[in-house]
Amino acid sequence: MLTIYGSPQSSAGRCFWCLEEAGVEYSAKSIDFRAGEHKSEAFLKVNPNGKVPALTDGDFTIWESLAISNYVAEAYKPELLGNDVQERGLVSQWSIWSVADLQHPLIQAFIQMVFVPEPKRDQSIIDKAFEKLPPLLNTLENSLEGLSFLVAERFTLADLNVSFVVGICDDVKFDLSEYKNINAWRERIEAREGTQKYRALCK
Ligand SMILES: N[C@@H](CCC(=O)N[C@@H](CS)C(=O)NCC(=O)O)C(=O)O
Repeated sequence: MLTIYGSPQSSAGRCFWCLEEAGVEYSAKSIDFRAGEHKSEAFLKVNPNGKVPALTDGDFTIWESLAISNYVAEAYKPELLGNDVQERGLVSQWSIWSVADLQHPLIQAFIQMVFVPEPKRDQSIIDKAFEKLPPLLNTLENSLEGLSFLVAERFTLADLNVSFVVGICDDVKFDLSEYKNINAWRERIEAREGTQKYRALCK
């Protein structure tokens, strides 16, 4: 039996979504941050970083969200990783790009807008973060020209991981209306059963 540690509304969300896409049975264990459970001796045995997500599959334990999703896909629905070495390379490329490049400015804005109380909010951090987004979003917009999905014209972890991060634009109210290809792609992804099952977990 698989157990995912964390909540669907955190960075564990991409792993919950992947588990839904893989159609695998799992249980979820939320970690109480306020009570310091993430730094407890018991949880540090699961993830020595004291962070969620982490996943156990029987005796096997893995942490780091992209690695968890890769493991779940490899073990339970390998086509999510691509069907040949080139597709797998491109799925990896987009997944890494989503966390290494696109996520950074979005998280900077997210921290200010969601965690920092309004009187202490630093608008200049939000403005600088927003300035970094158009070139990144243009890369995605142009790459989607004429395509339904990012790799192999089929939904893969590339779509899941990149759209998970693009979703932070909604949280920080970054206007995506000019990005037609991105919006059409997000609608296609939203229509999927796995996506809907994941969204239901977030309610
Ligand atoms: N790179 C890690 C980031 C994990 C992470 O930062 N998780 C946050 C929740 S979204 C956390 O557990 N923070 C607790 C802490 O930093 O003490 C991943 O993607 O798995």
